[in-house]
Amino acid sequence: MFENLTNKFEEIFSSLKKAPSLDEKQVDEGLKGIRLALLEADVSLDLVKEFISRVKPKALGQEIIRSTSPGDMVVKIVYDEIVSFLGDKNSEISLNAVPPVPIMLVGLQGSGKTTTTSKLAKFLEKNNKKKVMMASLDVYRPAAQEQLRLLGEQNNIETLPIIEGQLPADICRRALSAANLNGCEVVLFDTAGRTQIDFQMMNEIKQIETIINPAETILVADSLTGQIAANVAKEFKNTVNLSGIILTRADGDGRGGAALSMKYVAEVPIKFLGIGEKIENFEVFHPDRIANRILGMGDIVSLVEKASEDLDQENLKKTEEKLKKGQFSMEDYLSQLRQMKKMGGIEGIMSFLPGVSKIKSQMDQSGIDEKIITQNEAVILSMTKQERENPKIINGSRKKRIANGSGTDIATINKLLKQFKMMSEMMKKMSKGNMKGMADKGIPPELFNQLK
Ligand SMILES: Nc1nc2c(ncn2[C@@H]2O[C@H](COP(=O)(O)OP(=O)(O)O)[C@@H](O)[C@H]2O)c(=O)[nH]1
Ligand SMILES: [Mg+2]
Repeated sequence: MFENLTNKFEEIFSSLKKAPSLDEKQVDEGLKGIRLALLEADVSLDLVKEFISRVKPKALGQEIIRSTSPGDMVVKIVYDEIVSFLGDKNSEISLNAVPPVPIMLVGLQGSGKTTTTSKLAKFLEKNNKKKVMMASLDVYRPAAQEQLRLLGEQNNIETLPIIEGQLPADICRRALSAANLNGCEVVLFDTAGRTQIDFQMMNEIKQIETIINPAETILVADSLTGQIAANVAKEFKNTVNLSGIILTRADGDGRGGAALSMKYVAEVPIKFLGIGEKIENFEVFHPDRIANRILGMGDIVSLVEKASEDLDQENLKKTEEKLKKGQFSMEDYLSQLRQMKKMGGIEGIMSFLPGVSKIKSQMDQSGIDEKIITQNEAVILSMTKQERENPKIINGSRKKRIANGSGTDIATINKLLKQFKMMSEMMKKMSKGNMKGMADKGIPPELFNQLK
């Protein structure tokens, strides 16, 4: 899903992230790439312009350019804007009405309405624990009603019995009273589509809307049609009280233009994605997760976000400068430990990194976390200033004093000194010496073992 777009973004970001510092020209270059990627994804020029005009001033902000990881900051800004274009937050189906709650599905012919009606019915039964009835109002296409009946039978969802020759308005009334009688809490109405928007179809949908007064009117739109899907949604919105979109065939959509354009063009949230022909190929649309997917990163964005909030950038910079000169002291180690603690300990950091669930469970078992950090903090605080600056002078009698002062033992002091040595060596190796290094390369196994 959206793989073309993902590949493009990955390329652009990896060159931005590689740069140790960014200037206006590099940011411009990156934005040019993003502009092209969005246009190729079938996003309209208007929207692309708007997108770039929102990202640009933020990306060129002095605090970004001067920060320790400008590439990550730019990624974060792009990510936030994508989320905002996708619709900010997940919008659930509203079932706030007297049951049976009517929900109408509309859309062009072949967009996937009938399939989606059964997917949504199954979803509401499973997740909202509602008894659902489905009714087909498609009296024009031969076997359209039969298609829905069959889907109901195969998936154990109630359908309104078919009466040949009955008109949509009458089917609506009959469905509502049948649902009432059978104790169904939700009725999904699968309407007839046309190959394109026409006056007759819109009129019929308006008439149905008046009769059933739906709690939700959902447009089923084909993701593969890109911008067109968003324009169709806009037209429907101008005619009926459209409340949401379900994008189908997202499984085959490499570009993602429909998803990106929908909210901006039609001002209606996407609520679900159809990701295959089977009834279970259906998922809730979470803008943040989709943005992660589009940008091709695990939850690394949350890590960057947390890092930029929690870490004292000034402090990091100072440490970095010192590292470059090979002056990493116990004092710096202490401040690193404190920053780790701020970010929720090692476990807190680990939980953001993609693909580290195995290491995380190892850590859970070994119980590495806050406690160790707190203990190390106590040990370092029991050292004299001299000792902190030059740990090499810590001999046997000094170790004894420090152990006493921190309520630990000599073995703990030795362990910490060893950790410190490894940490300073590792820091020297890492070009940046901050969390980003760890995020990219992972915690080296030597250090991991030492931390235990
Ligand atoms: N790959 C894929 N196919 C879908 C999806 N949703 C529907 N389809 C297929 O699209 C075709 C038309 O679907 P249908 O529900 O009959 O469309 P309708 O005319 O709007 O009622 C069928 O072959 C479905 O299996 C989806 O999310 N992914
Ligand atoms: Mg149909």
